[in-house]
Amino acid sequence: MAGVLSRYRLETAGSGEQAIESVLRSPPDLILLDVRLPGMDGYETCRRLKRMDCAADIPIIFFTGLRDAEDEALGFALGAVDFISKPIRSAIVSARVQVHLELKAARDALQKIALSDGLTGIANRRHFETRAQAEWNRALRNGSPLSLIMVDVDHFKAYNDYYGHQAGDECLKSIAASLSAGVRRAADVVARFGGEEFVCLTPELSHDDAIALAQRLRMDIGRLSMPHARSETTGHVTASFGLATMAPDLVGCFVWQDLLTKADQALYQAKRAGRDRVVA
Ligand code: GH3
Ligand code: MG
Ligand code: MG
Ligand code: MG
Repeated sequence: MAGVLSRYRLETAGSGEQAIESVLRSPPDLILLDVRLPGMDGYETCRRLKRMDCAADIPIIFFTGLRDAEDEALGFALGAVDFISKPIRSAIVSARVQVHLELKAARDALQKIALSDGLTGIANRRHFETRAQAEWNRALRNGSPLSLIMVDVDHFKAYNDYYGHQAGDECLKSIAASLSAGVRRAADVVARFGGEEFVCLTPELSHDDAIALAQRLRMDIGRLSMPHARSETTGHVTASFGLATMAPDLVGCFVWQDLLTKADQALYQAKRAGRDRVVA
C-alpha cells in the first residue's frame, strides 16, 4: 500500500481507537478505513469520527472484503465517500484517493469563498450570522457572557468622494486587517457586516473587558494614520464603536439579533456624540 501512495504522507493505525487518536493528534486529508478491525469495527470508527468536529469533514474510504451491498449502503449512510473492495488493486486505490482529495480540495475552496468577504478576505456576514447563532446558544447553555461590537467607519462617504473609490477599498482592507490582528483569541469572530461596517463577536469576555478590547481596536485604527482630509475631526481615518453584552441574566434579549440591535443603538449614540469613540 505504501508504494501505491508513496506521494502522500501516510500515517497508519492498528485499530479504530488508534485511528481516532491519530486523527485528533493531526487531522489527515483523507482516511482509508478497513471495515474489519480488531475491537471496534470500521463502521463504528467511522460513526465516531463523523461526530468529531475536527474530523467530520475528512473523506473516509472503506476497504472491505465483504461483498455485501447492504454493508456498503451502511458505510455511505455513515458518511463514507467511497468503498474499495478487496483484493486491493493499487491503480484503483491510487485513482480513487486522488479523486476524493481533489473533490475535498474543491469543496474546501468553495466553502472558503462562501464564507469570506471578497474585498477584505475576512469573514462575511453569512459566516458571522452562523457563528453568532452558535455562540449565542453556547453562551445561553454555559451562562457565559457574549459581546457584540459594531464598527462603522467615520465620514467614509466623504473619504470616497475625496480620495476615490479604489482608495476607499484599500482603506477598508486596512481596517479589516487591523481589526483581525487586534482580536487575539481563536473564538473571536471579526466580519465585514456590509459596506463600511464591521462586527466583532467576543465570547466569554466580561462587559468591561469587551469595552477595553473595543477601545484598543479603535486606537489601532487611529494608529494606522490614514490621512482623511474630510474627516471634520482628526484628519485621519477613525471609526465609531457600539457594544452590547449579553449576560446570562440580561432581560430583553431573546435571540442573538437582539444583541445586534443593542450594539447598533450604541453605535448610533457614538456617532451622535462626535464619532471616534466606543459607546456601550
Ligand atoms: P458616518 O460617519 O455617519 O458613518 O458617515 P459615512 O459617510 O461613513 O456614512 P454613510 O453611510 O453615509 O456612507 C458610507 C459610505 O461607504 C458610502 C459608500 O459609498 C461607502 N462604501 C460602502 N461599501 C464600500 C466599498 O466596498 N468600497 C468603498 N470604497 N466604499 C464603500
Ligand atoms: Mg455605515
Ligand atoms: Mg451610515
Ligand atoms: Mg460610516
